[in-house]
Amino acid sequence: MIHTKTTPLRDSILRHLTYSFGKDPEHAILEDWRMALSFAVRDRIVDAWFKATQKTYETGAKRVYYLSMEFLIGRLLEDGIVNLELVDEAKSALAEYGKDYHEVLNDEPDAALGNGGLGRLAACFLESLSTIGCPAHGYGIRYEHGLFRQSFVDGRQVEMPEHWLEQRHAWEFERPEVRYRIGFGGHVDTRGETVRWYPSEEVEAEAYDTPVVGWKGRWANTLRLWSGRAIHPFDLDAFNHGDYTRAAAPEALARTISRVLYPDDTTEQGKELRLKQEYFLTGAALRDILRRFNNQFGDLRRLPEKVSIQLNDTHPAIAGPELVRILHDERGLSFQESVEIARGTLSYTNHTLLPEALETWGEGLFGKLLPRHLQIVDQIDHEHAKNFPKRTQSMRSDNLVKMGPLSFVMAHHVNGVSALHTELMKTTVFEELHNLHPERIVNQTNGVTPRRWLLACNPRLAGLITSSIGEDWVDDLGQLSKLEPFVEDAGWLDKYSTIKRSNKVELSNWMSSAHGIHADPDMLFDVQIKRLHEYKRQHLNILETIAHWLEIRDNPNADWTPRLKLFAGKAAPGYFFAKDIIRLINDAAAVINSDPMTSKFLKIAFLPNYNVTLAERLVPAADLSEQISTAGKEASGTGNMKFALNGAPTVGTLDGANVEIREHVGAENFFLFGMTAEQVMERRTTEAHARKAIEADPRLKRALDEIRAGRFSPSEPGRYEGIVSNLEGADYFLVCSDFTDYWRAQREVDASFKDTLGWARMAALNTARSGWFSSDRTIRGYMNDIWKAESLLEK
Ligand code: 26V
Repeated sequence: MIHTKTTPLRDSILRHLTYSFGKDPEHAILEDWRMALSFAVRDRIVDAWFKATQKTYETGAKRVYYLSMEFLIGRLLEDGIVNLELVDEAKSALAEYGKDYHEVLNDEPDAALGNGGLGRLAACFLESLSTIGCPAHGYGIRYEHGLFRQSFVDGRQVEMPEHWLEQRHAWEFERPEVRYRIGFGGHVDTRGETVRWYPSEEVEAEAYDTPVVGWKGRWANTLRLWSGRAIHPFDLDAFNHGDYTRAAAPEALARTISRVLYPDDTTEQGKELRLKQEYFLTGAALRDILRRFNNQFGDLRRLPEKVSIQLNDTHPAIAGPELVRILHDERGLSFQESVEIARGTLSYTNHTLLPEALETWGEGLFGKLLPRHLQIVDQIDHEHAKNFPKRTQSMRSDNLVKMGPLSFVMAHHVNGVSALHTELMKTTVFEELHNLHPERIVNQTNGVTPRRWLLACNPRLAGLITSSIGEDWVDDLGQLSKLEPFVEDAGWLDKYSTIKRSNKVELSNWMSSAHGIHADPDMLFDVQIKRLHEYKRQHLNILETIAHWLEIRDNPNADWTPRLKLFAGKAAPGYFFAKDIIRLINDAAAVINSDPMTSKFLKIAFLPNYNVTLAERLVPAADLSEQISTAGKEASGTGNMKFALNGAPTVGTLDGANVEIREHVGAENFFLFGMTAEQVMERRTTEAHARKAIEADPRLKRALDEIRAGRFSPSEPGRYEGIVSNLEGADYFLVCSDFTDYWRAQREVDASFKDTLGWARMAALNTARSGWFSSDRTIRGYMNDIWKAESLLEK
């Protein structure tokens, strides 16, 4: 093996600039420098990668496979540099060539191969798996276009296609030799015991590998993404007849499969292309997994002992029937044994209880694309019903295939993503199945990787922590508790607040140069950044902001705590209510920001095109974290953890992992408000709950009246009638019922922020007590409780 470690980075950069990209330093453009640096870093990752692969093979260890339709990985260059501890060397190497480190990092496109929480969690998990040294692969789709780019025109969201591969991408290795045929449609042939599926259409899945390096480069795993291509890329006959469109059709069709990420994580729509994508990912991954297993072990009965496959939500749930099909139809095992082996290998994570997001497929569509799988699902369901005759919850009712129950039945463990969410799974969506299989549901509370979400994004705070307690916290985040004694030291707290202020200055400078938004770093930076959803209640936030503005106007000389309300997030293109909320926030911002009476005290900014990179800028600069979902609706949240870790206390409900965050940081360091999940369910049954709440709170009433009167949309007074009448009427997410308590909590925030030292102490305690929210802890939980997999670094 070549040991690239011995080559100084500056030489490696120059070598790549010259020989990989054919440029000399005089003619190199920014992208050339970014690519040269990436290749120099990548070389070192590859060394770690080979060693890890070899060790996994030699030890015959169990392998983990994480199947996910989404990996929201963001930029990778800084991640590699930080994990290999090359920050200083990279900075000075670039400086020698007259290049600025941050400018080079900023040239990298943000890989948005995911919608939000579920996809970002998968990315954090990959990094933790490598840090821990658990042999693992991520499997996903190499979307040509990730999540759409968002801009605002007159306050309205406009979507544009995203094209992350337009610029050169440094991290993947194409594997033309790793290709599988994936079939759709056709018919099933049954001859006695022998059943065979003959698809009518086939595409090829080609592998692209990205190495994922862990902390200190001790280990690297693989993210393998599949790209669609035609088996016969070109119809020569059509071409020769002059029909050039038809000649190119097979290629265009096959490529459609991996063309674009579905941008709607709210409503399940049962679209044919989506089901094709799901089977494309799963079919290719399973072939690859079984090929590797076969080469090393052979005997399929040992699959559960050597392989653990995690299904990230139900999206790859077709893995159950597909594995049964391969084992039974193709390898000749009995149906029952095939089901048992599949179940011994598969486990499933549920990420949402929202009924509209739970996947189902019409049996017509499902049977047309996957006729054999439909038969297998029916048989699995039939056997399950036979074993549990009193069962009522079927995976095959209402002419649908229900992916939740299918996943549950085909998995040895099913997990929720926070303590509350897991308990709710047991009493709501999976109540009956849980009672039949009481050992199956387990909890694994989410986490975030501290390398990206503290060390890399907040170098100043990371520096203070390391100088205070040493550097072991980076892969043992629980050690942050050693910071607790420091919070009693005013000098140390002063350093802590100075860092927060520097981060706010840095964000302000960026907002002003990138968006022309001018912010005063002495204001309280109050941040809500996440997908737009009614249950996440960005409209509760803007209502309170409007009410607060009106109150400041009533009494402009009072001693108000100056606040900057920051929002960012995308709405699904077809989710019109969510898009109206964006527009309302932007309209309100336009009016409020230009009000000279209040401008010292209140500003609003909605930053466009929220993505991982923007989160990395905002999280370190936040004073307050808004986690205000209707209790019972947010499965976990992971942004909430990033903010707490970076010293932004939460204003939040008892929802998802907020509950556990509050337990860890202490109730006195968390601004709690709102109904509990239980009270929410109860309140929904109360007649006219919204009207009653509005009548009881004049501030809320006034804010709604102003919106209705067109105060923020004078050219079109009725613009927000939809939002207002929804809130007065159904108000399913109980915005009105929680308003009064939210207002109270916000005024408590105002008062606390005035006590500078007290606030710094609270922020620092949030950092010191957030160690449990590392995704390393989460992954160890999966390894012990679900996968029975071991680290190869600790051996
Ligand atoms: C559903 C669908 C429906 C079909 C089209 C594409 C699509 C994409 C995503 C989804 C479900 C999204 C579920 C989700 O993202 N849940 C979030 O998972 C986070 C990680 O566990 C958790 O922190 C959030 O609370 C939860 O909302």
